[in-house]
Amino acid sequence: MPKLTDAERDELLPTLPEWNHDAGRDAITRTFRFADFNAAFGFMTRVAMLAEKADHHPEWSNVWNRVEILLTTHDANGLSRRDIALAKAIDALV
Ligand code: HBI
Repeated sequence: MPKLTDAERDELLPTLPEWNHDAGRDAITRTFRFADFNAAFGFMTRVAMLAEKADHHPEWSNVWNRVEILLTTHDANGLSRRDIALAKAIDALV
């Protein structure tokens, strides 16, 4: 899976306005806040199903009602189209 080119980044990153680019990791990150832990964990369960279906998995953490997600492609050592696609699928859950 190739790393996104600069042109692809210019095209694709603006379609994910809620996500921040982590230049150090060449990743995208987003923090989600829910009503409570139950809602947060339900969200994580749905993301987990998406990740399995995509064979592309987040680096994430959960503290009570907060879920922090980082997406990058390990075998590209940076952002790939897989990260963009998974981020869009995750955004559709909220
Ligand atoms: N998830 N984020 C992420 N990045 C990967 O490179 C990746 C993955 N999940 C599974 C996976 N790669 C494997 O399918 C490949 O390493 C073969």
